[in-house]
Amino acid sequence: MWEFRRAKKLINMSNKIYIVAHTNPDGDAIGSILAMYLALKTLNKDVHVIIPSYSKTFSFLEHLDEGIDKVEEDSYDLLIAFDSSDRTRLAISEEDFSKAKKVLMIDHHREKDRYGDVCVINAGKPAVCELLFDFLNYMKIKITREIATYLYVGIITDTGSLSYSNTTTDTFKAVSKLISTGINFSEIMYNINNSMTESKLKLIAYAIDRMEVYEGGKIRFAYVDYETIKSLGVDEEDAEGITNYLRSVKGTDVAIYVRGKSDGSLKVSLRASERVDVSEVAIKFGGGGHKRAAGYTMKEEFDIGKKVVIEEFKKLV
Ligand SMILES: [Mn+2]
Repeated sequence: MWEFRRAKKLINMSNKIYIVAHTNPDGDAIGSILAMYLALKTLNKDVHVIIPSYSKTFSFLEHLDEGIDKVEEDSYDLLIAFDSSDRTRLAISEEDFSKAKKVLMIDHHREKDRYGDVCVINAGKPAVCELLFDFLNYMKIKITREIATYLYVGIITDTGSLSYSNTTTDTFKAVSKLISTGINFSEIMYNINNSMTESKLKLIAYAIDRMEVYEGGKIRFAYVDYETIKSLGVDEEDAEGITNYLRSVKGTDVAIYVRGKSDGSLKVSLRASERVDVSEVAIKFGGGGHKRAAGYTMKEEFDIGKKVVIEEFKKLV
């Protein structure tokens, strides 16, 4: 736990603190930054949270609108970065990042880039919110009902509502503690899992309709270009998550979803069954992630990039 000790020291030494997570924040990213934001407020820190944009899924969460999109000062004491093993994926500009005197990285992805002065990394944790739960206990910061709400959002997001195999007995213990603070766990779960927009449903229909199947159904592939996403009226933050539908078909080992982004790049999302480690492939192509969920940005033209990734998985299934 020496990282916890060093992280605690860094926080104690700092007053002006900014908190950030990766762009296109999921529930774990939003949950961790807001939980830490509230926790540091109880320590009377001058703390700010950077949230340039987010999916409407999370609009039921209080404090989300307190997020700002950039650093106002010329320098600050500490940047705390959550849920990203890649510095370039953080929702903060290079300039604002460099204004930080120190950087604390807290993450649960397979190690890629150690960009912090102190790095608390535990790839055994299904959600960075569970790691933060441990850290807040270590810091002896009281986990209020409000803080518990955000930690719970992160844990249920990254564990598929406590169903994925990354969920451990520690996860259930943490959730039990969070629920004992009086959070409305059922309503939160409902908001996270049943808040789809009609345009998102249409995106799913579009993607599934064009699904390609390889190796007798072990590999499923779907692609949606950015023009389509835009014309369906789906926000960029909301265009994810198609892989879960592909993977939910019986017998699927690997689900691949490629989507065009507004900057012209192609984002590849990978999900796997118990039999395949998609993080290996993601890392090989310059990305990162977890065994069962990973991703990268396609470097080749679409046709070539598609062929390469499918060929790669044909070797693994
Ligand atoms: Mn996460």
